[in-house]
Parts: sequence; structure tokens; C-alpha cells
Amino acid sequence: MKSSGAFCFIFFIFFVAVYGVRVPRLQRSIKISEEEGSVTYYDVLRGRDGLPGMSGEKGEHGGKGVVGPPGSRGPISGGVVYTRWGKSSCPNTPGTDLLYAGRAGGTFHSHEGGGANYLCMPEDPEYDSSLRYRPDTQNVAQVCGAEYESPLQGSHDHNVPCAVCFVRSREVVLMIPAKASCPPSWTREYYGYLMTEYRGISSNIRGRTMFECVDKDQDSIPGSAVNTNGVLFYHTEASCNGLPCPPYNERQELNCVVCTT
Ligand SMILES: [Ca+2]
Repeated sequence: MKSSGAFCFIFFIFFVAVYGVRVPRLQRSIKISEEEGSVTYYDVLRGRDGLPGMSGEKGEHGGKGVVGPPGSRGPISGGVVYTRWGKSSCPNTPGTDLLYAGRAGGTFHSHEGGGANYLCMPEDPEYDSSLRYRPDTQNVAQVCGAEYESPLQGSHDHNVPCAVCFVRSREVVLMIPAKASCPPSWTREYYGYLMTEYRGISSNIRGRTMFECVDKDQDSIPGSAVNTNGVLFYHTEASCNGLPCPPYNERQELNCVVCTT
């Protein structure tokens, strides 16, 4: 007992030297596998829990993740509309609907004013009775019918049919001059000749219209053979003034194509 008492005294001195005079408190008292006293002794040696340490430095930026699978196709745009000049029907392409058929019209060929574009005038025009009108001919603009002039297909002086076509499953429509084929994966709606109003030289001054693509197999409005010279469709040739010849040829009528995708 005497030696154990001396040991306890030496341990006490050592404990005070290391931990100061603060008297350790019992942190917990539970039974694990040994007697309760040994657990209390362990807590004393371990000391009290310290304060939380400082935050570590920010880690490096992670690498780029794996590319995900492609998403599903979004909704289509709502379709495209184009006018098929020279025909009263739409191409026999699945998903193509005829909105209306009519005859080409525009400003009389020698008038300087009026609209420049060709119009596809319906065969069954409407005059809404609720809209005001003046019963006499006024000094306004006019729309007259269109005739072919010296066509390579169809008949001279015959009038020009047209069809307005709707393709719901397409998103873009494009007319390409001087081409008869479409870009890869595009659908060719129709192709034919690039035509417009007469160029107007010397005394034959004509107004300008638009360049339009007239179907290669153009039809005529039945019973329209009389020459009335409304707005006119002439063939178009390239000029070597600013266009390379070859491949362009100023002696050959230009083609055109209408494409959708
Ligand atoms: Ca005619």
C-alpha cells in the first residue's frame, strides 16, 4: 500500500504538470465491457473535446461532365406556304394541301406605279357587305390578270394559273434561281423557269415586278387565249455583266426550283 500511495502521488504531480490544476470532471459514466472506473480514467486522459478547426482550402474545379443524350424533337414551326406559279394544283407530295387556286395578277405592264409583286388572285373573290366601298371606278391602283409572253412551254398570251400550297410538316421554304435541284435532305416542291416582267428597253418601258418560279409544265387558264397584255411573265436570261460566263450562259433561259425542309 505504501508503494501504491507513492505511485498515486507521483501520478498526481505528473497530471498537474501536464494539465494544470484544473480538476478533470467525469465526462460520462457508462459500462462497456469493464468496470465503470476504467471508463472514467480513459475520459480523463483523453481530455475535453477541442474547438472545431479552421475551414480547409477550396478544392480544385471538377472536370466537365459527360454529354447527355440528345433531347426529343421540338414542335414544328407550323408549316410553310408557297405559291406554285403556272399550275392550279399543288405537287403530289404527301402532306401538301391546296389552300386555294386562282390566276396570277399584278400591275398592268406599262403602269409605273402600283404594286411590284405578282398576286395569286382567287377565283371566288369576296366583297364583305359590311365594308364601305365607292360604286364607281376610282383613280386608284389596279390588279389585272397575267399572261405568258413567248413561253418555252405553254401558250403565248394565255393567262397564268396559280396555286397556294401549304406544307404543314416543313419549316422553311426557299426559291433558288438558276437551280433545278435542292440542297441535300431538302424536298423539291417543283421546278421550272425563272420569269418576270419584260426588262423594258427603248420605247417599251415597263414597270418592275418580281422574279418568280413558274412550273416547267405550266398550264393555261381555259379560254384565255386572247391577247390582253395585263401583267406579263417573260423568261429570264443571265447577263455576263457581273455573272461568270461560263458557267452562266446569256443565251439560255434560267431555271429555278422551290424547296422545303
Ligand atoms: Ca390572254
